[in-house]
Amino acid sequence: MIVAHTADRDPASDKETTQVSAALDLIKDKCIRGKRAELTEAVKSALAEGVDAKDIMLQGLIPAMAVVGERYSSGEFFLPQMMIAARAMSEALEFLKPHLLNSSYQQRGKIALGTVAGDFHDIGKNILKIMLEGGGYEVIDLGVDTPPEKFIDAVRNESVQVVLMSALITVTMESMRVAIRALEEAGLRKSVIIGVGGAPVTQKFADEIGADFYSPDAYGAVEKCNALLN
Ligand code: B12
Repeated sequence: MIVAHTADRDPASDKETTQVSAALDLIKDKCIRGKRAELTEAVKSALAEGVDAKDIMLQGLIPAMAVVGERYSSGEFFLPQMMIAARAMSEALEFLKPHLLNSSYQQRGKIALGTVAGDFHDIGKNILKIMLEGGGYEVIDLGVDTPPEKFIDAVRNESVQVVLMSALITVTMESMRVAIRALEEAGLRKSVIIGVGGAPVTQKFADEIGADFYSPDAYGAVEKCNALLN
């Protein structure tokens, strides 16, 4: 490992790194506390300072939601605080979206994406959608609380090549198993690639329910789609 001697370090780049991490810390803090307007302002100024949109998402907004989850688990936060933070995150994400999308559009394939039955969490799904569109895919967003029939319709009537299912609650992971079984029973399982994800989902669970792939994050999901389709 090369460790730069203090005297060799470029003070200008050190200053820049400090500014970036301060901007990301501010974004994280505003998101955790659900300060919608201040969060959007912080995101705007970070972008103006040249902070990368992906860094804002990966090092600011997503870790903020993890902290919110921890605080909810420990009893420090209650449902309203979780909701306020989620609303702030969704608003910031909407603002960030054009900066995350790749302008060079390619038609790589068609994907249906939904949060499974019983589950209303959609932030991860929405990030996945932005990343997939940025990667050149056409995405049919089936929304939240998606019953198996909606996945079936998308495969049958929209000729999607990939179905992606998101679940954030341990109990709703079972809805993935049910949806995959329904696709099998409809005779459609072999005509589609199925990917699963969401915070509680694991590779082991994906294997157990017969999914084709699992990814812990949205970037990995795009890479898996690229590898499996192209
Ligand atoms: C925000 C939030 C909410 C918001 C949701 C707002 C919204 N519009 O989504 C609100 C306040 C409404 C909410 C409600 C509830 N929530 Co909630 N929530 C969260 C929280 C804090 C963050 C979730 C989030 O958005 N994370 C950020 C995103 C970016 O991460 P992600 O979704 O995991 O997605 C990433 C990856 O997983 C992956 N990914 C996601 N989907 C997919 C799909 C595929 C195919 C692939 C490949 C990858 C992939 O890519 C994403 C980006 O990298 C989590 C805590 C946590 N640590 O997850 C709790 C959490 C998920 N909630 C929880 C609970 C219990 C609830 C409620 C039941 C609370 C209640 N008593 O009512 C309700 C459920 C209502 C319902 N039926 O759905 C629990 C679940 C516990 C469990 N394991 O079963 C958690 C873990 C909190 C906790 N620590 O207890 N929640």
